Amino acid sequence: MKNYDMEDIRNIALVGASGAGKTSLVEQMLFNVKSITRVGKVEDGNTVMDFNDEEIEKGMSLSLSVANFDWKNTKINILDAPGFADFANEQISASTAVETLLFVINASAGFEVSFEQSLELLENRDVTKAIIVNRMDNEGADFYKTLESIKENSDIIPIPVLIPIGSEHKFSGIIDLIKGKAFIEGKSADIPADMKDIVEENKMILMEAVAESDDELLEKYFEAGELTDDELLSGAKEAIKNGLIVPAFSCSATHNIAVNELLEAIVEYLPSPADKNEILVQDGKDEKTVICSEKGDLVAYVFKSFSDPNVGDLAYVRVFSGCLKSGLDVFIPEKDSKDRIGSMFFVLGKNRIDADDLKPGDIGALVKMKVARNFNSIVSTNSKIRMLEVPLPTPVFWQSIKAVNQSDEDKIGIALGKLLDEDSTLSMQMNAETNENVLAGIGEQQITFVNKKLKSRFKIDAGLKTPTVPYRETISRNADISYKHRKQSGGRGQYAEVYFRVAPKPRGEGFEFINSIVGGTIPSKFIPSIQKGLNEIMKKGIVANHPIVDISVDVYYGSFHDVDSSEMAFKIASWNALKKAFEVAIPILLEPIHEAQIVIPNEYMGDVMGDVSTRRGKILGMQQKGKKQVLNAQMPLAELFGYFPALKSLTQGRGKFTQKFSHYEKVPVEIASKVIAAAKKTEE
Ligand SMILES: Nc1nc2c(ncn2[C@@H]2O[C@H](COP(=O)(O)OP(=O)(O)OP(=O)(O)O)[C@@H](O)[C@H]2O)c(=O)[nH]1
Ligand SMILES: [Mg+2]
Repeated sequence: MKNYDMEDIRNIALVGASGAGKTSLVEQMLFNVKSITRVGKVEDGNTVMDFNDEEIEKGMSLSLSVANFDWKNTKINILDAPGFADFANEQISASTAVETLLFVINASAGFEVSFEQSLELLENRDVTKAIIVNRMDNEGADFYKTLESIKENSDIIPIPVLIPIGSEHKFSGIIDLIKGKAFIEGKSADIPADMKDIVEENKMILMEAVAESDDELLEKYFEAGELTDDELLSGAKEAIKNGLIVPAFSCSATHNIAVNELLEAIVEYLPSPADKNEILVQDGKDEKTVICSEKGDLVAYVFKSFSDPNVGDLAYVRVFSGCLKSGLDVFIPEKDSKDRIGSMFFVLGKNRIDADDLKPGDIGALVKMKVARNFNSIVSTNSKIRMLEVPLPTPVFWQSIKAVNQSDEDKIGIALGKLLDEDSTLSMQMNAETNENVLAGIGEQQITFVNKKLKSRFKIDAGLKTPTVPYRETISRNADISYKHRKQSGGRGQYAEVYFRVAPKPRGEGFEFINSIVGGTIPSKFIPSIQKGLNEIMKKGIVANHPIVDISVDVYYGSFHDVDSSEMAFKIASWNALKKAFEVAIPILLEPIHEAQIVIPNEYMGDVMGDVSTRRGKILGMQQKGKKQVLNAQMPLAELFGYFPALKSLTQGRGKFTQKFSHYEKVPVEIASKVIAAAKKTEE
């Protein structure tokens, strides 16, 4: 394969709405550049980018795919991310590897939920952004209305650059406002007479936006009343690169209208790795800038890793600086471990082409890396720099997962570990209290997909269910009790007696053990047994099999027998004494309360607030953020488990939230008695 300098590469990621035509667009591009000889269709399951069984079955993308091709001596690496919000990891991955994010929107559907989610998910990524209004041939397609809806609902002001000629079934080409040229059915043409006004109007918008992006240009613009063609071109490129202009293009993927003109625009107007050749990296606690070049510091980044059934572990990598060669020893700072570069490939969907090396600015795949995974940096063995950490969404949906067949119980952990490696927005925790493996993710489909992959790749059947709430037990009153454990009939006897003063402690203070024995009523050698006995029963719980917290136990009196007292006897006496104390001290359950930040469009405020209250939530406050409301609330975890689907249905998918654990709080009596009754039933 040919070598490309940094200025001859464009790395772009297609993100945005699900169903907007990203995968179809790549398919058409690949056909136009003769990488493939037949145009596949998403609905026929034969496209280059949607090649997984699950994607073919669903007729949509579920994971990030990569393609590369040559367009007039420029190498275009194109990443196709799924638009569906549950697969946010893929969009974030894509955004770490490219200079430009192309947000694709459906011209006939406008500002859809998945488009909004994609914009918000990636709003803080420091990359160039552009808009593709696709499906211009569709009934109801409207380029300007679509751009207007973006302006209305987000902070982005798209500036038309490739404007459509006609729309719906009359869509036949575009006018490139920077070049001032029309292209109809792929050929250069005169600007249609009836479009002069609209071209003039949009060219003014573009020129003003370009002029405003630069003081010098603004002065010239004021003096001359316009910019020259050269000024417009170089000014637009600079403004696009710096995010001062978000250009908008129009096309139809499946009708192959303006797809080549779009490729032309990608090469001519969007930044190359050479245009963005400085990257900020972490160097210990500090940040520093690396100037990217082939001879410079090695900085590469694994933006996606997964295990491929045929080749094993695959890592998609973006080289920012330096050069990757087979056999090179490298350091993976996030793992604090060495690794070695093996075979390298350029990627086209599921196909791979051997690569001798990977040069700065390029994207490829590494096979069988030992430790380098998703979101890991690759640097020289003598270097400690790493890429900046990528912020990820916090979990909003939880399910406990368990192998259906006992024989799979050992395998499931390893399999899940592999699948979790592939999606950084997913995590798993073994909850020792409830004895459950809890998957925490960002959507229902994401977790269902994990379960499907367990089956298809690892042949493991697993069941999913709402996790058990990790309640705690405590008491609400003092108790002063004694318990005598005595078994002295036949053989060696058992004898121990303890007197306890048991008291509740403030939330979060845990367990306090006080030894007030005087005069040796209990010999000091048995005191640790009492404490051990208490620790054991506190771990198991008394009323509902949940750990006991926030109590103090003061052992102040007791009795013993010279022969029959033992460690075990004092342990047993202590268990029973605490059980007795719980009978009088009015036990209560505590539940985890999480703090949630709920972000919703204004119109849903009333409904969402009402729903939060019915979920025993407390509203702490609200504020306006951009075009949305942010509601701060506290909510019991028990209610949070099912909150995400509920919030989505209340807000037509537009609500979202983040959450974190806050504290434990008393469970209302009616709910506590249900939990206790259920625990009794399982015990029986
Ligand atoms: N009429 C028309 N249909 C299109 C066009 N582009 C895509 N489609 C259709 O829209 C549907 C979705 O297209 P995809 O390419 O899968 O969309 P996507 O953006 O990749 O969707 P996700 O993978 O879910 O993010 C398919 O049925 C396509 O045939 C277009 O330009 N015009
Ligand atoms: Mg797709």
